[in-house]
Amino acid sequence: MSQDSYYLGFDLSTQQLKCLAIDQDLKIVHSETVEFEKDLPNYRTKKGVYIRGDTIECPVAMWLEALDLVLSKYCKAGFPLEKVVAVSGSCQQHGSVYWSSQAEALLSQLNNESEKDLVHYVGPAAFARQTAPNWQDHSTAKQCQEFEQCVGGPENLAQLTGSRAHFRFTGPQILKIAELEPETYKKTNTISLVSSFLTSVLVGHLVELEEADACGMNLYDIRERKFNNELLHLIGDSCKQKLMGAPMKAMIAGKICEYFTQKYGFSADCKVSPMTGDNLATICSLPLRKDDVLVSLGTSTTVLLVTDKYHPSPNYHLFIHPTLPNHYMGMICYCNGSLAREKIRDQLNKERANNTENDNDWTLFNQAVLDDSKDDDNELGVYFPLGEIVPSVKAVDKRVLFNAKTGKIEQVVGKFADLTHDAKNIVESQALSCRVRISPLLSDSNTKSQKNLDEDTIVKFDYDESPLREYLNKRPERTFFVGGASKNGAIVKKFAQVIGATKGNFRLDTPNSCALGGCYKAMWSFLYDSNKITVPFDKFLNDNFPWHVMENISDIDNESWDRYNTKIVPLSELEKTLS
Ligand code: ADP
Ligand code: XUL
Repeated sequence: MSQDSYYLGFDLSTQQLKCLAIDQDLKIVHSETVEFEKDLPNYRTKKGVYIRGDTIECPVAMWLEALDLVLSKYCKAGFPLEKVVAVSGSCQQHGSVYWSSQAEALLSQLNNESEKDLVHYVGPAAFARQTAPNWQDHSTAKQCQEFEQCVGGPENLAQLTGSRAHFRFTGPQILKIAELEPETYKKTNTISLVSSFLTSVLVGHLVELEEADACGMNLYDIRERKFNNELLHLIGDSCKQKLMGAPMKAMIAGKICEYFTQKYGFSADCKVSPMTGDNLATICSLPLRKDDVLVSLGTSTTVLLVTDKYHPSPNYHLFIHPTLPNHYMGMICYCNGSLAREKIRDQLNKERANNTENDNDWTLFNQAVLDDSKDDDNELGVYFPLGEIVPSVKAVDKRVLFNAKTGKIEQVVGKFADLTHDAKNIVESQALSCRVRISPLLSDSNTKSQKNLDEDTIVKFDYDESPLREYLNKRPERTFFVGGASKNGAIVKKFAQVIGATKGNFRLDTPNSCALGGCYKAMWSFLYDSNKITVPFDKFLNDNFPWHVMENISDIDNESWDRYNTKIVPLSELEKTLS
């Protein structure tokens, strides 16, 4: 550890608090984790939360204890915290913390005291409510309706705030508390998101919300960059004041307070860059520029991308980008990802291995995915064992044959020639769904389809209706694959072919995305704010990224990309038949 400067990134997630350190060459040098259920059993959480029916919450004091614990682990390991120049981090999105009128005075003790623990200074009296709603909560159906009605429906709410109403989003959560716990709401002086809660504790006074994370509330007018008054009024006239008026736009929230310098040896000059939401930190963990896409192939599939187009839809989310001015992060979440593929893998293994289970072996599935000799150019299938978010439909499997010239569906079939067709078709249609949904958020790629297609045909995906032409020229520049199934070469190759990036496809095996994004945000914000660099975040990260950790997984494949253009109209037709 001969380096001079370090940067810390926290990741305050549902089940744990991680703290990662990088050096000035962006190399990870240390990591410590506190697991809530295991390391703080006195809170009696199950996987970090309390579940009461539809209501899911987290004890706020547990996060304070976790912060002390994770930093004391750093000290025990002998890590030179005095050399940490800046900290930032990521937090679970949408959760809200309800501070009392005493909060500011109690937090201010952290500016000159450190003998006791955080929970002693920032004790129960600092909070009007001891628990914070968690993003898994789904108790706000009524309030979501009220939000959408207030502005004239889901499309309008998405236009305004980047998302339609969602159970977990903070606005409906606050409304629920105002309606069902009026005394608590009245006693609440300030409302933080989990991210601004952690920033406030680190700087020793209450700070405004971080602007990108504030887009996960259904309250923030993204184009106007201010809270929407109608929605604030729906909750109550004092709501704006409780949210501290407007989010913070500064890169640095302040210096770390004395509690941390005295107790853990941080330098008094250590800067705190506002914590952001975990998905927002994830896009900061990779050198993503405009028109780059991150596909996370976990249990579910999540697509994150960087765009300068504000094109909201009720079926996905747009957030202000945390580090790139005038850019947004698009986020599309699918329910049916790995589990749907596993189901077909298992059926295939069972059929081919004389009915004996061949657990977790992807060999047959992968052979089928990459087999281009099949006569399947007119086949399409959707496989949703769970109800799907995009498109918003109930659980269904549906297979069709279509006319390759017109794109019209000619026949609905119960099964294809054999299960290998399903293996190929599920991966193709999952990837094609990503492709058509990211399309409106991408710039023109200046490529042209060689297929003889009727470009005037109207296609409809979710709420978007436009000529096929609009889809034929939109390709991302680079696609990055992460998550469990990105290990699978066949699946990522097929996704790469269909999505059709023009400048490369990469794969990264990383367990640290959120915390690492926090480290990079801390580093860039500090250097930029102190005039040590002048380049924007995306250029900084592209120039300094440790590219050796990234695997370049497949070449640009224009021909394959073009082949899938013929499946856009049929997919639109097929989705129209689902409900
Ligand atoms: P989570 O999203 O729950 O954090 P992961 O990112 O670890 O989970 O992804 C888990 C999923 O990855 C599993 O459901 C599994 O199907 C899938 N997976 C893991 N390895 C492979 C593989 N070699 N091929 C295809 N899928 C895989
Ligand atoms: C995003 C969301 C989750 C949480 C998980 O909208 O709800 O990803 O942020 O921590």
